[in-house]
Amino acid sequence: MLALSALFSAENIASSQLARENAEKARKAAAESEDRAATTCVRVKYRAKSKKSVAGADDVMNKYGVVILEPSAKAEKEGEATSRKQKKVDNECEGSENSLLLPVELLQAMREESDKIEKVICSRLGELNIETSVSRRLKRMVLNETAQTSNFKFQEVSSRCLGRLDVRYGMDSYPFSDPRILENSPWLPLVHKLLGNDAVLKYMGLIYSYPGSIDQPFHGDGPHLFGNSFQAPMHAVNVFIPLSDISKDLGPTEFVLGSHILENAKIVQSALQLNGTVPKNIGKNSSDDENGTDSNVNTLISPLLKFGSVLLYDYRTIHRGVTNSSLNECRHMFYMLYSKPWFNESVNFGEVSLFSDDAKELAEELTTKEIDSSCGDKRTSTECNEKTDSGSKKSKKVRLAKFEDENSAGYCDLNNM
Ligand SMILES: O=C(O)CCC(=O)C(=O)O
Repeated sequence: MLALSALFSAENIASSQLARENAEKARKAAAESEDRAATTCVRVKYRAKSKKSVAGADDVMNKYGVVILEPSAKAEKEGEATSRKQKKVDNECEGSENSLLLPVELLQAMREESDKIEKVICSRLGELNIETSVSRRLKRMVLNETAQTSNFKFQEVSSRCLGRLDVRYGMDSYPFSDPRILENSPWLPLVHKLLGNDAVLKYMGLIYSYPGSIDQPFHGDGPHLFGNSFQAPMHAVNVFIPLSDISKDLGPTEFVLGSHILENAKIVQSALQLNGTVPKNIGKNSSDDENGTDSNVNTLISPLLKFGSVLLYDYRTIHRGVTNSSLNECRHMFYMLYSKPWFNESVNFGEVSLFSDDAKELAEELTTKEIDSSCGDKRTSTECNEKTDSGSKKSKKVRLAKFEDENSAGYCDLNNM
């Protein structure tokens, strides 16, 4: 009898475990399909060989400020024909399966190199005693606005709010220097179409978002030019290539469609200031109003990009990285910043090299200094905080380095390297 009831309860446990797993699978599938629906409007089947055959990706970029490029054998064959059809595709928000624009072995090499670069940067940050763990205590302090911490900018690495590093180091050798990335990349014809043939690659880098990273404030990577006086043509474009599949847990980047348009950016900024949320849509009612996103299209998207897929966005498009809620997986993202040749990008990194002696001095200052809350000077940033309004800035002097906390997560966790 005892044996039988033990068997029944073991069965019960197993079936409730199965039910939980199924429910979790269903939840994930629903989230992914919701995401696909919301992002299909910016997905373009693409295999450009020249500026002429960018398959309408430039139209999507001009309209939404974001585009996701998906390989298409058809686009390659039909070239211009696909381009003419693009308007229709755009209206129908047609979806498609994702696969790779770059060879998988190149992408894998990029991922391996990204792991190595992370170790170099993290061990140097460790040597300098710069806070490198997202401990619960530290996180609580940041979220409670009692402290602004882990905010640093060197030549090679900047923090982008707690738990997120932006690294531009190790980019001048293979695989990042491979001609398939630099000279013959599939997105280059599109970049030329958007910025002109004299567009330059400003720099490339890697963004690491660690478990426990906090939501960034919504921001554009730089200001609208000419003091917001008119809508200037696109002057810089960022290319994102994730080096892991991005699930909801890993914290996909959120983009506000159409927010590269000055008028829309103002609407978004005031909504953020007023109630901390992005308006559901900022479109005028007519989809042929060139400043509006379609009124039936959600303004805020968070594409669950696959490993190696390619997303471009206008430098001015409002976006943010969100929290990585996974237990122990760091999200790796490779990026390339292109711009018009005259554009000077100087806001996002510091002048002192992480590997110089001056870095020690700077790190010492960091550990005691009152730190501003600009999250690495991204222009439209408000605070390193889950709230997106401008809120109060009660930063106070704190020691950044070495919070002892058994709950610290794996942000630059040197013990695990
Ligand atoms: O982590 C992300 O998804 C976006 C990062 C970003 O926007 C930034 O570093 O400014």
